[in-house]
Amino acid sequence: MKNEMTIVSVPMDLGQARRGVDMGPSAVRYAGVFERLEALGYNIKDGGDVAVATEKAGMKQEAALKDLEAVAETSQRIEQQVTEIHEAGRFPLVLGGDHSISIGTLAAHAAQAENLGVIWYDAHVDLNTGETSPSGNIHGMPLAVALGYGDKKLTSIGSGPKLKPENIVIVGARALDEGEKAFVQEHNICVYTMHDIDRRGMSTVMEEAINYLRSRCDQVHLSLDLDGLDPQDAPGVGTPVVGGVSYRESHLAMEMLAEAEMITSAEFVEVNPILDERNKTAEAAAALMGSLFGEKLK
Ligand code: 6HN
Ligand code: MN
Ligand code: MN
Ligand code: MN
Repeated sequence: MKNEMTIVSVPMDLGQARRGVDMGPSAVRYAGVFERLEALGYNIKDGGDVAVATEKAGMKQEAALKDLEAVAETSQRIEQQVTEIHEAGRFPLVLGGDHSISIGTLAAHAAQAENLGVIWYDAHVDLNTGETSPSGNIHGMPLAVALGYGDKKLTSIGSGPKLKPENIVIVGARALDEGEKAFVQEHNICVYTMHDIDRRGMSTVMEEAINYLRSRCDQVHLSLDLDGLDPQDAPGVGTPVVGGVSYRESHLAMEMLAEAEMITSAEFVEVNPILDERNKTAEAAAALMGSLFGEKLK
């Protein structure tokens, strides 16, 4: 892993319906991320906040893609800012914000790689489009957008093709919409559901995921949605789903990624301090970053 890192916040909440997730980056910062990573020897630059566009008045509630223009405008800025971090030769660590921020981050990461791989740690698979989404919330669509499916205003961000379906590994899934199930089947996307984790163990799942992506991708991005964790361990999220990955299993996954030395960019998303209990979810995010970036228990 690169020793030079830039941390950037995206106080974005337009990709979903519950306010407060825009305060996620502050809560995670407050949980001590800078101190923690600096103690590990990283040289950290504070990239500040990406300016989030204000929501446009009008048809937002009825639209198939809510707040589309504002999300697209913000994604463009995220793409620019993250590209600058890559160009400065630094590791980009992005704090969300709802998961729609990945539209911009993936566009930026993809442009830097020959063959970008992604580990998507999430209760959801985020493969909806305006046609399949039950909610119209864009935070349920970023992976589909990176594969080239969805509204042109979103798929056109960045340049060229972004992700290949065979370069995605999803971990922790347990809440797929019907359209998403069809998408997964059709594109043969690798999804480790909670069933797989229960049955085979996180250690086996991560070993497989790591070996698979290492054999085919030159860069690997980690997108960690805190709702991948069980709501008992991470209650401060807007779309909680019971029966999730435990706190320790999540640390194990991050520790294995640290050991594999394969992650070239990362983001932690969906922390909503208003729904949290005493900053528990933000602290879990900070602790998981500790493991991802090399903290050891002894
Ligand atoms: N996330 N599949 C649901 C939807 O509305 O599309 C939930 C999406 C959740 C998105 O957690 O990033
Ligand atoms: Mn609003
Ligand atoms: Mn998500
Ligand atoms: Mn999710």
